[in-house]
Amino acid sequence: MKRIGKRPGWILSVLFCLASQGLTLVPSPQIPTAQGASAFDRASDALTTVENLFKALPDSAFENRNNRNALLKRIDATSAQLEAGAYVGAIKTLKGDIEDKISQWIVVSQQAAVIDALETAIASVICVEVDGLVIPARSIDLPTTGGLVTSTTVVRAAGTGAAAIGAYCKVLGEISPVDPTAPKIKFQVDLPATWNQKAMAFGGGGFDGSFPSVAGNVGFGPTDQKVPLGRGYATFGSDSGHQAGPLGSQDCLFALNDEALRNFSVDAPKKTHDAAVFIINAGYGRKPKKTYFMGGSTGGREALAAIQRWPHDWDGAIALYPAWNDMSALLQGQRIMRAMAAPGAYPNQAKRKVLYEAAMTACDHLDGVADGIISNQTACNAIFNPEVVRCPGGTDTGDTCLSDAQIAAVNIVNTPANFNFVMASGLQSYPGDNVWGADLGLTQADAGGYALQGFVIFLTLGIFQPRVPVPAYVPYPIFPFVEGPPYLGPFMDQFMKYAVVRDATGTFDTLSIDPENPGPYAHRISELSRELDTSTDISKFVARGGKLLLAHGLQDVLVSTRATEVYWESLQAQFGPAHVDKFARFYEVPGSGHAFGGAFTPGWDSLTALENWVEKGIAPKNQIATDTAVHAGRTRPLCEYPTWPKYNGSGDPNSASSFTCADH
Ligand SMILES: [Ca+2]
Repeated sequence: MKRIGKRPGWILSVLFCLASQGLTLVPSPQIPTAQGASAFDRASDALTTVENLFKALPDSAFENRNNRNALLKRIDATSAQLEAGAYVGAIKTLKGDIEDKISQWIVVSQQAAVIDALETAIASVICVEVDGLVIPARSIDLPTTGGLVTSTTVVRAAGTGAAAIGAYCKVLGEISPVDPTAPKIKFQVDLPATWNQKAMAFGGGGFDGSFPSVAGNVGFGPTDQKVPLGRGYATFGSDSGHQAGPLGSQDCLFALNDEALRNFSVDAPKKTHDAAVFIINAGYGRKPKKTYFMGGSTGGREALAAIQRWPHDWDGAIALYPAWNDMSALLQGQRIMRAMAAPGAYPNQAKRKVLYEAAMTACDHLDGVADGIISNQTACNAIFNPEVVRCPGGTDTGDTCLSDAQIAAVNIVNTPANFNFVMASGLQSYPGDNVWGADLGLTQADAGGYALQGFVIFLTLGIFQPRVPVPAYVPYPIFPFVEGPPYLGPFMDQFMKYAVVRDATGTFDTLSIDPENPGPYAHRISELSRELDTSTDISKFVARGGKLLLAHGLQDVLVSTRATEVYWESLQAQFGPAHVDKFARFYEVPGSGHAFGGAFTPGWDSLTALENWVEKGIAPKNQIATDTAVHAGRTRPLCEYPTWPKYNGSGDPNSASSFTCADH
């Protein structure tokens, strides 16, 4: 092959790896794009990699000696295309042309290395296509001043089996605001070399402020199936329009700016979608045939808001533990923090264990089997009384019981917030959480050694009583977690200061705001509810065939499972149960909290279920979840709300086949 231009060092690295690893490409994830290299050089270098691979293969790798020469001739032809300026698509065409021949002409043991080199080459040319791309403002269907691709990186194939992700082009970009003082929306788009012609948006969490892991898994996702990027999806997600400081997803300082607040509240997913589709079109020469949205918590809200407001963008959504009525959820969060901040009201981890075990004793068996999972939560809510763990006399007498103040605080968690003022969204209450049997932040030992318990503690009650000023986080003994106040402590403090009161000094006593009777702040809260609370009218999405999967951990105390029940009931009221059955499913997951839970964290292949429904017309039924937590591997049926998994009375309690979805 004739070639022009310089050859970046990474080509040599690849060849070295090939030689030293017996032609097995080792994962060396990130190959920075050579700055200043021309598109021709980069496409040409990619082609050279493939050419050199064919040359380096031993004769024994080929079924026939002539095959090597034929493949090299084909590369020469592609090289001629490059010389003619047709580098756009030349290598993609090459792959298509010789893919069949690889399986026929090259021995099986060498095929993976050849495919790997080709895919890396294709990812490289995709990066060429989109590098430095200007995204015109007119291509984004909301007001912006346009966008830009700020970097492209070729990421080599890595992983095996379910963890395998083929080579892809990692694209970073930004969307500029109309208000020059507003922060940009920063986003990531991953473009796989082997594209399935579909796209998947990832939602964020908390107040966002960083990228979701768009190369990672779907929430509640399976560990034995490939992640969306590994399946060939072009994936994307954004920071929702601000870059968080050390408080991460609890940082709400951006809310002082109207455009940034609006981006977080509702606009960023649309702007990101439009920019991502523009980039996908530039990279592959066509738009995605199907586009899905996956998100949990705030990301679940983003998914539900996206299909409601921009129904034509989306063919399906997986909305997990969604904070769909976020303004209302935040008011409940404020109510809980005020309760927990009261003198003597905050239960320490030892007392949480006492409460948890009392609920288990009372409720675990109500589903037919004492398996450490409360599956019949409705029955539990009806019978459990926290007075069973009341300290004698109601005063705090130590770690074996709860005082009256502590019982009052957990009762607040269990009961709804009622808004004694008009909310523009029309929502006038937020339900309580299923706190009986919920993990409120047990120690890791008390949670059975659950590896992700640090996250559970972080997202629930933490280990410091909430107050203002908010106590700082400190390193947790289990890397990389931190310990501090309840997640909602700083979260509500930030929101009240910057979004509601708009106190730039940050000195306001935020716990003084009564969320049910906010007085002078009622109007502002009501205005915020217009965008933070999501309408449940998804009729346009439904009319064009959109499908929706909802799932929520039954013992979630950050976003209430009962709030998703409210969403579901709203769908039922609007469409009627028979119609809802044609486009939506809602599964409650016993044992799981907010995204995690030591008792049970589901690994559920929701994406395949959604694909089958949208693309093949096969509605989900008999869905199974595999525990990925302490008792990894045990299975349960995912039951359609309002049913729950009831033990049959015999059979292996670790097998879904021993349970039947029941509502009584
Ligand atoms: Ca049970």
